[in-house]
Amino acid sequence: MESERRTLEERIKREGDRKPGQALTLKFPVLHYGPVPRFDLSTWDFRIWGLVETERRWTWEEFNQLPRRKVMMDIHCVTRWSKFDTVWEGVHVRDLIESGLIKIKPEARFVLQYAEYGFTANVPLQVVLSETFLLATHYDGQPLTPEHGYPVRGVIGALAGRRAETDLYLWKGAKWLRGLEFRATDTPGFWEEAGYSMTANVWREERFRA
Ligand SMILES: Nc1nc2c(c(=O)[nH]1)N[C@H]1C(S)=C(S)[C@@H](COP(=O)(O)O)O[C@H]1N2
Ligand SMILES: [Mo]
Repeated sequence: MESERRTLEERIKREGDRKPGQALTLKFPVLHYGPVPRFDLSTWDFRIWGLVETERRWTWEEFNQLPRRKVMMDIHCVTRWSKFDTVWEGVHVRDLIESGLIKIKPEARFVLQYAEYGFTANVPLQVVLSETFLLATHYDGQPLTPEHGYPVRGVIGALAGRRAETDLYLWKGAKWLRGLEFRATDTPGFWEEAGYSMTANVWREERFRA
């Protein structure tokens, strides 16, 4: 595994830097605060509220009928590991808008993700609408494992070979996600309250709050 990792790291170095101030990993570390919540099909719902024309509430069965996408991207953790070419599948907010399932009000500029146990993560609306933000149900062709956010997590990454303003560290995706609030103003989430960056851009290495 170590030689495989080194070969990949060398290839990447030749391709140009895809991991600013980061080390490459082939593993998938687990990182979060608190216990792993248990999924209860009978009470689980996914809610959309705030600056939208009509609030939505979907059961797990309904959530699974929503339009779906597959995205391949690099993910970057603020604890300095990166993982390349990870494949995620799930629901994209842009597809919800385009299929008329949700309508966002023009005043909306930020989104607060709400997860189990009151965990929150704040992101600009622009990030939620970018290609690389997904309400993911699957990783690497399989349903998410409980520790990585089953049944749904927000996930944010970067496309290989493209540096975008919307490329944020992985903590900006909430595991065990239960809803999205569309807002006019930004507000710190759980890790942001603890001192992490509000903006979290990976290319500018925005790790902590100034
Ligand atoms: N609900 C919840 N989501 C969370 C966190 C958390 O503490 N609770 N931690 C974040 C952090 S700091 C990181 S790095 C990623 C880690 O995702 P992983 O465990 O799948 O690697 O989840 C993010 N999402
Ligand atoms: Mo993290």
